[in-house]
Amino acid sequence: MTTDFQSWASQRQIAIETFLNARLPAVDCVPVRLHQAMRYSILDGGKRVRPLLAFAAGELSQADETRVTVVAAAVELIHGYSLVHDDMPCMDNDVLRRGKPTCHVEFDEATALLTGDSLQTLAFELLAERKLSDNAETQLAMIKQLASASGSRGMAGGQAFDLDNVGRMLTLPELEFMHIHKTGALIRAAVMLGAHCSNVLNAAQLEKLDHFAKCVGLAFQVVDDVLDAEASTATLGKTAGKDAENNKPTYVSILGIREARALAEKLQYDADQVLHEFGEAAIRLRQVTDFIIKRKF
Ligand code: GRG
Repeated sequence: MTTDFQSWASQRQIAIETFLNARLPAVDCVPVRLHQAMRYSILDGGKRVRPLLAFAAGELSQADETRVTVVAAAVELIHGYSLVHDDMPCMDNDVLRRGKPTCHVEFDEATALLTGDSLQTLAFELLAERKLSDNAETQLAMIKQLASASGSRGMAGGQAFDLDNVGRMLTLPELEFMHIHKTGALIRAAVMLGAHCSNVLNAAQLEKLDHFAKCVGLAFQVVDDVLDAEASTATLGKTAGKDAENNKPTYVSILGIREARALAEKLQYDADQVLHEFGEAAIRLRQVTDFIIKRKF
């Protein structure tokens, strides 16, 4: 990671933290326990990969960064909600997330359920409360895109497919189907919402960007599977080795570590090829992709 990218990324991670800190209800705002849990689950944690992708796509489309900060925060709130719910006993039943006790452990199950619900609705409140595009129809399409990416035809649907197939060996296309929905849909939404904050890209360019985002979404998950198999709980800040322990089909269980790594690199190559026509303007997208591929947690 170059120092130039490090400083670009950390400025934007701080911008997201500052925005979310200001926008989440205060800890003394009634109902206090729910608002404490929302802040606990969202602030001061996570790599903020999806916001970084939104910012990088926003730079490509020369979008106003204030607008991109709002869409990046909305996507991060959806991601945060999915983590809170995913950790609950009825799903993954995990006790550690982002290096600290999961929301239902720190608070309680009912609060965790409401926390996820409230983070999700806050995301849409953000998208609806201010102008994010010069074109009102584009802004409606952006809201729809985040809703579709999060719902039963996107992330929640991918999670349902995952739960339905625990203990079963999936084929590679089935695994890909699951992750295109569970992880990929929100990553794709992050990129497209960032780009839609301006209207300089034409339809063909937006399609290319979408193709790029699909490759990155899949690459993210392949790397995640490798890390789950290889990294320690301390490094990950979440319980390592859970996929194998729960007999979950993963890229590592199907391909083995070496081939899974090679697949991640192939997807990075494909993503890079798609960006070719954008030249230097896509530098941040390439750098965030590299960060996703080379990350250690
Ligand atoms: C409960 C509706 C519902 C959906 C859950 C996406 C998802 C579906 C659950 C999240 C849990 C999980 C293991 C998803 C796979 C995607 C993934 C590896 C998420 C972790 O993302 P990172 O690494 O996390 O970006 P940080 O903490 O850095 O933000």
